[in-house]
Amino acid sequence: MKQKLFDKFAELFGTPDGAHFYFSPGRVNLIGEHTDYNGGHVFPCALTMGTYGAARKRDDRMIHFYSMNLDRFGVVEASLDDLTNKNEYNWANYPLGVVWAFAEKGYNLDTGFDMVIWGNIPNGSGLSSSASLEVLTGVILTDLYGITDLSMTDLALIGQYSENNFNGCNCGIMDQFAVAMGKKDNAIFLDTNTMKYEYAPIHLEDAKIVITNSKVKHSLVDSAYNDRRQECTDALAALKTKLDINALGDLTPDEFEANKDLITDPVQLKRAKHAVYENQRTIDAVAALRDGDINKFGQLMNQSHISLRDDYEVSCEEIDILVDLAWKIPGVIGSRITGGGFGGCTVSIVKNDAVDTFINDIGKTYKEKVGHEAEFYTVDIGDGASRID
Ligand code: GAF
Repeated sequence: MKQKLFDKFAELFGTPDGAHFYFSPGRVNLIGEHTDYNGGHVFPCALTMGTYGAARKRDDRMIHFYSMNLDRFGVVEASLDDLTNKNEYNWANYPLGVVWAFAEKGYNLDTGFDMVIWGNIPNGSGLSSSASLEVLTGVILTDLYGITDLSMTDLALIGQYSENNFNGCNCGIMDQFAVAMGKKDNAIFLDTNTMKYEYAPIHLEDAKIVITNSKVKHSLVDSAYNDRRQECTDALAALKTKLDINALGDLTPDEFEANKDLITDPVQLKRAKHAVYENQRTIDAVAALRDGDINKFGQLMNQSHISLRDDYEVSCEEIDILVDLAWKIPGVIGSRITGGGFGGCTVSIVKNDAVDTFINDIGKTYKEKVGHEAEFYTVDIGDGASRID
């Protein structure tokens, strides 16, 4: 991959001399969905698929971005003197947003840079191609400009800040955190209230993590996401009229049940219920994993899906078909929607000897029912973003 990127770099920018090579993963969340902006727990892991980049400083104030996946956009040119989101920049608004966020935090670059990327995270699949690109850019900037006082957690927060304030999606911290802090063969148990985290080894000796891409992305993903977030904020405000809490994640399910009548709006009530119970499910799931009880982990994944489908209403017909089919296959330990929702992917834990049946049977029936093929990835858990050479 490095050679391909450097060849393209040389073709576009003269020579790759002085350029460096970087990698930033995608992520899959095993459980703990839509809890990260509610002060709850999440349990994602970085993938070995992700975004590769080659980059080098320039002598002038120009920034050049080129994606080998989206070459129809050509070289996107921006200037350090005009760090604004522009429609014509398209995908490059993500890395540019990080340059802008660095400047907002007082890290003004003296000169621009050239950057070529290629990635193997399917776009819009809910596996965090944008967070991957944001953290990649953060790693590139700290490396190229010798910025030594930003930690990987800072880079995750800067990526989130840029996505919230430059690209208009009010996402939580999970994706950027998983991408920045990922560790091979481990998932990350992150408390988004305190930002404390622990790595949990994932040793699935007789099972695999299988991601199924529905290949659908329903429109209004960002606006529906922001709506969910607002509904949770409103539900929290209702609870705060009586309770001294900072986030829905502060409540146990029992405390929620005892106080839920404070929320009079039925939609807000469902959203808050999901956030509170999903947080508890995530805590329980990690405990089950530590106890070696993978079946309980799987049952909690299934319950997570039902809650995301019925209470949080972020699933869709195609995803429900995939999950329903998965639940019927012997050897499937658990299966659920993963990521923001409204399409994208499911994540399933599947016994080794059932993986072929899983892929063949679901693939066939999904195509018959939906009209197009699903894609399947049997994934490995990888490390977080870094410079590679
Ligand atoms: C998206 C967001 F970017 C995350 O912050 C998280 O809220 C997730 O949806 C849902 O759990 O990936």
